Amino acid sequence: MKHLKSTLAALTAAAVMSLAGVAHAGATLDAIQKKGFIQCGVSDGLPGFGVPDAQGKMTGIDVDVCHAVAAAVFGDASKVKFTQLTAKERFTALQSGEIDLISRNTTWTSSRDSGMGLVFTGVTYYDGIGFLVNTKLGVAHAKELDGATICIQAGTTTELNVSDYFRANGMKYTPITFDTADESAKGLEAGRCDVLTTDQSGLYAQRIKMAHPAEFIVLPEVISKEPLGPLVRKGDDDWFSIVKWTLFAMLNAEEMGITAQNVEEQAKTTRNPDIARLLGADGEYGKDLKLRKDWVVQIVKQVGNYGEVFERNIGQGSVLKIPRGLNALWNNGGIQYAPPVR
Ligand SMILES: N[C@@H](CCC(=O)N[C@@H](CS)C(=O)NCC(=O)O)C(=O)O
Repeated sequence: MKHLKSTLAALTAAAVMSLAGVAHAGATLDAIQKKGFIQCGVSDGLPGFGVPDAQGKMTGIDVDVCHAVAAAVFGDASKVKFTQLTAKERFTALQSGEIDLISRNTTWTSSRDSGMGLVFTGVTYYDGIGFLVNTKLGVAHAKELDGATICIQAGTTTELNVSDYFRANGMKYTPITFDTADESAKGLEAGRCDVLTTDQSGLYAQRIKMAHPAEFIVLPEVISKEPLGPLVRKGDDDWFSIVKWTLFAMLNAEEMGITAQNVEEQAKTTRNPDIARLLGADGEYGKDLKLRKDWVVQIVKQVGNYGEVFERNIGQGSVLKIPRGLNALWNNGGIQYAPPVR
C-alpha cells in the first residue's frame, strides 16, 4: 500500500512535470533566438544602475546584467535592446511581453514575486531605503524627521516602507510624489521637500547629479530591506533558469578569481575541477540550460565577473564609489552567494 502510494505520487509528479514541460517549452528563448536580441527593461535614468552615457549608450550594473544574458544566449553581449521604464511602467511592460526581462533597481517582495505573474531570478544588489537631507535642516538621524515633507517616487516600495517606518515610530510626514527619480531629486533641490527618500544606492546616484551635492547628506539609517534583482514572466522555466544562472555565473566567476583578463587562459586548463565545470571544459552544464558550452566564458570575457561589473559601474572605478558592503561575496564579509556548478 505504502509502495502503491509512493508510486502514484511519483507518477503524478511526472505527469505534472511533463505537462509543465509542454506549457513552458522555452517559448521566450525561442522567440529571442528568432528576433536575434534580448529586449531588456531598464531604469529611465539612474547613474551606475541604468543611464545613457554622453553617446546615448546605456550603462550601469543593471544594464550589464542584460549584456551578460545576451552573452550567454548569443555569445554576443551586444545583442540586447533597451526599454527605459519608470517605476510605474515597469511591471506592465514585462507582463504584456513588450520586454523579456526587467533589470532595473527593482525590489524583490512577496507580492511582486507571487500575485503578478512575475518571478525574481536573484539579487544583483542588496539595498535598503535611506534619506537624503539638506544640511540646512540640521538633522543627523532619521528619528529626527518628524513633521518633514518628503519627496518620494510613485509606484515604489519606498512609498510603502516609509509610511510603515513613520507609523511604527509615531512620527508624521507629508509625502510629495513624483513619477521619475529626476523629478523627486529636483523637488529636494528646489526646496519643495526637506528630504528625498529612496534606495540608498539611488540617493548616492541622485546626489552626484545635483548642482551642489555637498549641500546634502545621506543619513546613516537604513530603514528597510531592498534586495534588487532581475525578474521575468512566470511560466517559462527555461528562460527563468538562464537569467538566474547568468548572475550566478558572474558571482561564481568572481569567487574563483576568473576575470575578463584571464578567462580565456583559465578556460584552457582543467586543473581546478570547479573552474573546468564553470567554464565548460568539463560536463554539459551549458547544454542543460540550452546554452552553448562556452556561455560563462563569453559572459566573463565580454562583460566581466560580478566584482568587475560592480566596481566599474558603482564601486571604486565609478563616480559613485559605493563600498561592496553587503554585496561582497559570502567568503569576504558580504552575503552575495551563488550555488555551485555541479
Ligand atoms: N527599489 C524600489 C525603488 C525603485 C525605483 O524606481 N527607484 C527610483 C528612485 S532611485 C528610480 O529608480 N527611479 C528612476 C526613474 O524612474 O527615473 C522598488 O523596486 O520599488
